[in-house]
Amino acid sequence: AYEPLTPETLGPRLAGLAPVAAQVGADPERWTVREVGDGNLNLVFIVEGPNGAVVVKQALPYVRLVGDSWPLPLYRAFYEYHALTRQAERDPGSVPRVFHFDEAQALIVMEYLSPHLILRRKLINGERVEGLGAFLGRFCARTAFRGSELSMRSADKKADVALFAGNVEIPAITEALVFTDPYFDAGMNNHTEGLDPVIAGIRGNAALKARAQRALMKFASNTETMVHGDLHSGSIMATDTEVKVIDPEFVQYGPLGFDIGMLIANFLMAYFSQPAHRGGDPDRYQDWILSVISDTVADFEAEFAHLWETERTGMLYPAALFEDQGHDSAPAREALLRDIWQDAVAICGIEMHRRCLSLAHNADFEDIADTRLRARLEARNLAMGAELILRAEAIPDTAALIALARDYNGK
Ligand code: SR1
Ligand code: MG
Repeated sequence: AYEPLTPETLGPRLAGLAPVAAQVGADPERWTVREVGDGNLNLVFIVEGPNGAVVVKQALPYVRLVGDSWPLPLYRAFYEYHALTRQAERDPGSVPRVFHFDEAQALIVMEYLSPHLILRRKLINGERVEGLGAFLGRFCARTAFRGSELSMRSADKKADVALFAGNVEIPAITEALVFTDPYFDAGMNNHTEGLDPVIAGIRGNAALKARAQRALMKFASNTETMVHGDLHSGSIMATDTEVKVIDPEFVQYGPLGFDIGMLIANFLMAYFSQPAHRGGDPDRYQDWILSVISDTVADFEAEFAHLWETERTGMLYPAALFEDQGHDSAPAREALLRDIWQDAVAICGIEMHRRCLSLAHNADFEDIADTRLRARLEARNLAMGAELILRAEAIPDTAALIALARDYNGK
């Protein structure tokens, strides 16, 4: 039977498992176990032994952030495990290696990433990561393309959609917290004092809410590809030169532009909050964050185009309709990339809203102790988010997006 583990009970639970012993050593008496989880949902342990270390992530039967008044199925560990194996195939080296999965205990034993830190913390600290945008752009392109019927056999993709369709309660969190709760006075919402007029403007705008609902409909109904589902800067770990993506428990099949849109939002929130952390940005760190957005999108599009040419083996946009009849498929690809970008822009705006208005905020803003300053910076973020949702079509590329960010940063 499932039981939530403690540092004391974890050793006996893992004792005798060869893949774990290979990583940390065979004798549990010589292991030290720490619980280090500070996320919203799960227990996370680091197990260290004479041979090395592993991370053990165990789902709790409720939302850790809220407590047992909000039950949450343990099955999310099953979906996270299957997401990790697919991401490892689709973009080798991009996610932690998995050493052991125990479905009954809802636990995954995986690679201990060290000296990696959570990217959000590095962004708050003003630390640069070499190649960050290139890595993330490629990750988004490879997982998006290779998880879709651009590449997969249709039968395999449909079987996978059916598998992940069992993950109901976790997407339901996103459907509520991300897409809906920011736009009304939902019970678990909270916001910084001083934002009431800005929030009234957002909630009073029916056109904006309609667009957010349209994005939700696509999120819930478009099974274009397997998305990570929660690709924010807290789901990325990095050293100064290496990046890994973690925590895909919000996996589902969804729109091709979902992950990259959420990701860009989190870079924009790092950008808008940065003046509070770095005393006026002495070394142009904000410019670097914007350059990461450009690199992410440029590398996403370049990798997507490369895969289009080399791995377009699925039922979609087949060569039989284009190259074999002497037609260049590049215009079709560019049109698809434009659609993906438009979806991403809207998702981006919605994610910028939810992190200031809904239940789960982010440290970029929450760590700003001066609430008047926090409200001023969050107001810029909220206003830009609204423009992204309302005028997505008027923002054709990253240059336009970045120009807009610079504008709002000066307000
Ligand atoms: C109740 S869970 C709140 C948030 O934490 C996760 O990381 C997701 O971002 C979710 O929306
Ligand atoms: Mg997470």
